[in-house]
Amino acid sequence: MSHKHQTLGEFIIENQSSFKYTSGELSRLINSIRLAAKVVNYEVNKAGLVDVLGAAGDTNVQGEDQQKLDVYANDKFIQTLVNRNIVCGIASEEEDDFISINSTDKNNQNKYVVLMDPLDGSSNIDVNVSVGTIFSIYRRITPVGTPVQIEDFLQKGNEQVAAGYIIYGTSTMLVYTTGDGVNGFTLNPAIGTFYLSHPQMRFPEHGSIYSVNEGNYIHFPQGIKNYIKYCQMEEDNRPYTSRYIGSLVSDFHRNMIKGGIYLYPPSTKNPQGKLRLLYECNPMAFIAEQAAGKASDGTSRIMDILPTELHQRVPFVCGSMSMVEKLESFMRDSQRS
Ligand code: P6P
Repeated sequence: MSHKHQTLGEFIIENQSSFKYTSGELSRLINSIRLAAKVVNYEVNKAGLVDVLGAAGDTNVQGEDQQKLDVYANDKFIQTLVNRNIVCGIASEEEDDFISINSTDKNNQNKYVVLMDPLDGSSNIDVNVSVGTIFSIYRRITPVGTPVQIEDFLQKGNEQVAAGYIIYGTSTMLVYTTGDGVNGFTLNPAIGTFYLSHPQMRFPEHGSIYSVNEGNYIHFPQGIKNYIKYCQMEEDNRPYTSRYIGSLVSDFHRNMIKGGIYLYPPSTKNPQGKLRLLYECNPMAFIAEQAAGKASDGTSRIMDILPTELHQRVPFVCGSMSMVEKLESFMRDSQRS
């Protein structure tokens, strides 16, 4: 089939046989995410026009003010996944605990769990800056037909069977991997169809963009400070360009296309950084590695970390291979001195 205008649905069918667990369930799962993405996209795109702006009045388990669109996106993704009866459990940044689906139904043969940040970068909603949804998919490790358990969610990033994000930007894109490269699909809003627009996305090995909140500079470890100063030096192809949108999905997506590095380091204020391992760092790390990039906590590979808590945070560095390796060398040198 010509890939020139292949739809997401056609792509899923064409590649279903290449997925080692294929029983059609994962395809149906990706299709349900596609539907929820279109519904959330519609609300995000009209947020300025109707009363979905502003905090929902609650705070999530992170203690962050919940924006109404956070709550809306969370509800829509959960509703779609439950209605299509595809998963046995869901974990979300917006839910204190994981959600067990049809746990008492012994006929529930669903074997996938989904972990998600339903609307990442939500602080940007009211100022019309792009935001995103991040998702991570695992096969359960406890027996099918029994209630899902916390260990089904606390799996290493290595065990992911799929991961992706939706970026609600100047155009809406769904970018995901099932372990056979990374493909990007752009939504044609006129007909509500995603088309393959970015086949086999790859991080350029080298880049010249660094993304970090430099307002935290004085709180960073010395190795990170040294790396940031390295980025700013007049030498070789430096100084690099500093670009930080405040939305992980947007910074990651731009860096994957142009080459670059994103970092959310530990600091004296946040010793484990800010980003969550299970539904932000692991899915983005899976995508980064599948796109010939790299993802670490500054010293160790993100997808090797054994999770201990649903909402645990980790320091996060990801992007072009040579840039992440350079940062890691500064961290090693600093820890030796
Ligand atoms: P800061 C958004 O809240 C987020 O989780 C990421 O999308 C973003 O990169 C980061 O936090 C921004 O955090 O502390 O720099 O505002």
